[in-house]
Amino acid sequence: MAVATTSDQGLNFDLPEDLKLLKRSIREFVEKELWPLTNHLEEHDEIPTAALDKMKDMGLFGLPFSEEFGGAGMGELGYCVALEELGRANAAFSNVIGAHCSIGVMALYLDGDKSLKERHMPDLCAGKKLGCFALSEPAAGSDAANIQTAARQDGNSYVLNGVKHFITSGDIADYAAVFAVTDKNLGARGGITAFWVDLNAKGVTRGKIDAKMGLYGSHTCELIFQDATVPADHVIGKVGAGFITAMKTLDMGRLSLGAGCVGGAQILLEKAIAHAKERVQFGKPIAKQQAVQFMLADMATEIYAARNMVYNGAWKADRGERFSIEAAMVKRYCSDMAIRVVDRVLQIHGGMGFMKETGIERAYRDARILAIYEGTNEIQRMIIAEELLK
Ligand code: COS
Repeated sequence: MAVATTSDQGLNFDLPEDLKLLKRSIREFVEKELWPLTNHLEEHDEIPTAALDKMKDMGLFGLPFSEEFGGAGMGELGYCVALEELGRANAAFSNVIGAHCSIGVMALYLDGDKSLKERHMPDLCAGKKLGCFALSEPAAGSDAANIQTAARQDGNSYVLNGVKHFITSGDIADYAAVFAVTDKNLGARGGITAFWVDLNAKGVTRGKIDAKMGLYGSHTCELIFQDATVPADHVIGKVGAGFITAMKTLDMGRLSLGAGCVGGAQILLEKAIAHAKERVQFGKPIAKQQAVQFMLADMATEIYAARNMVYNGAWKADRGERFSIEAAMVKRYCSDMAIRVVDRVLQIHGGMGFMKETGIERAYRDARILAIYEGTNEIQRMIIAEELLK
């Protein structure tokens, strides 16, 4: 599955037919099932169970994973196409799918051994069980190698102690990819191990749901481990290789986060175009004003650039090539683009944009986190610069 293929005719940037179909079906699903829930999410800060069930029925919880483990086999490109469409709804929907597919289950999928995947992935892909990703801690956000959660081997098990925070879907997930220190002296290079942890097991507690600025409907909370026992066969990959698993997983997460940004920005641009054609000032639609036209033109250009970056990065990921620098560029650019777009769209709407009823102020609040989570944009610049200066 490739977005750009070479042939006698040269490069082909057309999406394959199965992905065009996927794109259409998710767009219809979003418009029919998710848009009507916009106000519900804002008012109740929850995705109704019935909507989650429909998302499961759509196969959204297994999209990127191979059919061998119960997934839809859409690969990273197909997943990004789907997330772009999901990004047209409240950000909470793509966030819940992202916590599960992009990073939670992805850590297991990328590095877990076959038997661990065979035991867990079919239910995860079906959405019967939900996953999340537990790396961040109160004292280790950007500096991920400085995590303090410890895992001590005890016979055929590991005993985990520590606190993870800001864990997306930590309240509803059944399992988490948890990163813990197994050798204090080795740090990121051999001292951190990834575990697939049952969050309903003894010794695991979920903290209260955090009160956030936006992203209502998608929750974060602490996960607290107090002598939580994890069987040794639930180590993801090799003991000591967990930091690399976390970084590879975040590469995937940063790519798909970019896809959600593209969809969110695209629908706002469409809203701004419609408003600019309708809103009359000084005797003509504001779309006739060059100041407004320039804003529309800049937004369309940036969305076009962002979409192509995402597709290109996903294409590389599906070819099995390392794409850390592309993922960092995608995350940095697409999130900044999404924040700029929502700001311009609000400006084009004038005072109405500031009113809750247009939904733009919600998108404005929801967008702000994009430059922070899954690695701040400053961290992305560090990753890009380090690669350039190697
Ligand atoms: N893929 C494979 N290996 C990777 C990797 C990647 N994407 N990123 C790093 N590594 C490897 C490095 O190559 C290095 O190994 P070698 O010394 O053998 O080459 C090892 O991992 C340590 O990497 P590095 O020295 O870059 O680690 P740092 O402690 O300097 O941290 C950053 C690197 C800052 C990039 C990392 O801590 C980070 O991404 N922080 C942000 C965390 C984040 O996104 N949190 C969001 C919350 S989770 S949603």
